[in-house]
Amino acid sequence: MSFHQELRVAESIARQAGLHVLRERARHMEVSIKAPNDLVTNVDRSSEQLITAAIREHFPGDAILGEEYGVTPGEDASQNTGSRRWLIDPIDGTANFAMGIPLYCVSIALQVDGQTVVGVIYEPNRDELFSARRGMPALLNGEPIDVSSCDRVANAVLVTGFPSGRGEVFERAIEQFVHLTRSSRGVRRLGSAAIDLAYVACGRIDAFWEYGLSPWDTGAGYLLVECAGGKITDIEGAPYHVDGPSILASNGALHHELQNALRV
Ligand code: 2AM
Ligand code: CA
Ligand code: CA
Ligand code: CA
Repeated sequence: MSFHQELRVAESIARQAGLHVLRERARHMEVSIKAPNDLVTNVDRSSEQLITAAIREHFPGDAILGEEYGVTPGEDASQNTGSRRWLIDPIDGTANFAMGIPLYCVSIALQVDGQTVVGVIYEPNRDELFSARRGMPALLNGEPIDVSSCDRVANAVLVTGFPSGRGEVFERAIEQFVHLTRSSRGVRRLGSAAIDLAYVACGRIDAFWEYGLSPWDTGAGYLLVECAGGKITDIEGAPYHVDGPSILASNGALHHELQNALRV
C-alpha cells in the first residue's frame, strides 16, 4: 500500500482545519478550563468535528482517535478496515492559541497496525504544511526536508516541553531543562509538541524531548522526523511508541550524547 490517496486527503483536511481555526479565532473564541494547567476552546472542538467528518466521508471504515472526542469506531462495518486508526490533534498548542501566540498547528496521522504511515502537520499562521508517508522523503510545502547535521550537544539548539501535572516527572523534566540549558547552545519551549517535531524534521531545531505526551501529539511528527533522516526513541533509548511514557527525537547524530545528558 502506498497511501498516496490518504496523504492527499490528510493534507487537504489539515489545511481546511488550519484555516478554520484562524477564522474562528477572529470570529468567536471561548476558552474553558479542563484542569488548572489545561485549557480548551470551542475552536478545538469544532476543528476536531470538521476533521472527523471529512475523514469519515473519505474512509468510513476507519477508526478515529481525537483529543477532544476520544475514539470513534469505523462507521461502515462493510468497509471496516480493522487495523487502521487516524490520530487527530485539532489544535496542538491550545495555550498559545488561547493567548494569541501564533505557534499552534493541526496534526493528523494515519496508523496501520500501530505504526504511522501518513503524517501531516499544518501551521496556519506560517502557511507551512509538513507531510510524510512511510518510505518517502518528508516534505515542507512539497519540498523535501532534512534533519540538521549538528553532532555535539554543546553546539545544539534543543526544544522540550513540561508535563501539565506537578510531580516526580515534572521535577525531572525541570532538572533536565536546567542541565541542558547549561550544556547546549539553548533550549526552547514552544508549547506545541507537533511543531517541535516538525522543526526537528526540517532542521530548524537539532533535537526534542518530552514526557507524558499522547498519541495525537506525536503520531504525525514522529513519522516526519523518521522520513527526514532523524532518530526517535524514548528518553531511555528504548523503541518509541505513541502510547509510551516519553519521546526523544533528534537528527540522529546527537542522539546518543543527548540521551546520556538527559540522565541527570
Ligand atoms: P495541546 O495544546 O494539544 O493540549 C505543550 O507542552 C504541549 O503539550 C502541547 O503539544 C500540548 O498539546 C501538550 N499537552 C498534552 N497534554 C497537555 C495538558 N494536559 N496540558 C497542556 N498541554 C498538554
Ligand atoms: Ca489539549
Ligand atoms: Ca496536543
Ligand atoms: Ca490539542
